[in-house]
Amino acid sequence: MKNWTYTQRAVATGTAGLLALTLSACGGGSEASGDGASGGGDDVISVGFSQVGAESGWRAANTKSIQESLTEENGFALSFSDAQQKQENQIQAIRSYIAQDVDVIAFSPVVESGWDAVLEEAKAADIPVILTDRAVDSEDETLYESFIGSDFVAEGERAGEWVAENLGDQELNVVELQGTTGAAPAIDRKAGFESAIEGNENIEIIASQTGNFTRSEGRQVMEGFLQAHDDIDLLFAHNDDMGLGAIEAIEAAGLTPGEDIKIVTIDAVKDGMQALADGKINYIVECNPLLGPDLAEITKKVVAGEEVEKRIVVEDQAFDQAAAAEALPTREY
Ligand code: GYE
Repeated sequence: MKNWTYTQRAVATGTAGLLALTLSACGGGSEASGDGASGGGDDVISVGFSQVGAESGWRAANTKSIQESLTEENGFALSFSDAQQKQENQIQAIRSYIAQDVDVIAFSPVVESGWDAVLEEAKAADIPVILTDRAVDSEDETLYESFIGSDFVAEGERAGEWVAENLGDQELNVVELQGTTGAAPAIDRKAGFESAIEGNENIEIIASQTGNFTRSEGRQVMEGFLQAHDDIDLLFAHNDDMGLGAIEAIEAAGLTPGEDIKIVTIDAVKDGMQALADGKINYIVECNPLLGPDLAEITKKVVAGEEVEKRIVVEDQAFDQAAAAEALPTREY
């Protein structure tokens, strides 16, 4: 199986649907082309980035990718803030970037709704906004230039399809660890998974609760599931970290993860892939966190006044245990 690269992704442009596009997102890309409109005549592009938090291995890899891409050397002055998974912190950060009159604001919205007012403030101040990783549910698409990130519904579907195909021939009691309540990946992964198992009467979700995308809450909620149910066959966790926390709870209960309770997760970060290769997880759908090069490229285009794709869908793959063992040595994150 080949590794995911930036040179392959699907791009949706308005109503034009999906088309394949080849873009080089790092190295050979465009030069810094800021016109210095608000930066006093130099070419440096000032970017205010509001990150969700530091909740998971995925987030750590995503932060690193952004910080390594939007460097001084590459023509950027990056202001970075961590919202600790709180929307009010993100709104505050965005307002302060507006006050600083940065060239571009980028952020990964912790939850989907409630952004219109602050996005309108950015628009009124003529500061373009780029969404990375997670979507907003704003109906007015002129409030942002572009949204770069994975298709979370497709990820959930892929997880559900694997379950239905590989384990759906007998009764299967599923527990679900959801991501942060109201977050796009939690809503979409749940919907995708449910639609994939819908036609199969053997598969039933017997409990579903948020673990907030963290390892500690994943463990805690799994402990509760294990106390309430002695007939759990499979755990679907919306990210690796919650799955890894749940593994601790399963082992503490004297059960064998990957065997007594099968586990399917999303992300494919190193720790998750290691657990998969070790047989403790059964299947992982990848969600690629390396969005920095794409963000750098789109930011430069926006500042240069070039047209950008409204939606850039990052392509993901999926791994079973054998594929994880094979991929691990060359894995970037
Ligand atoms: O799956 C999870 C993280 O928004 C895609 O957020 C991201 C998700 C990722 O906390 O690990």
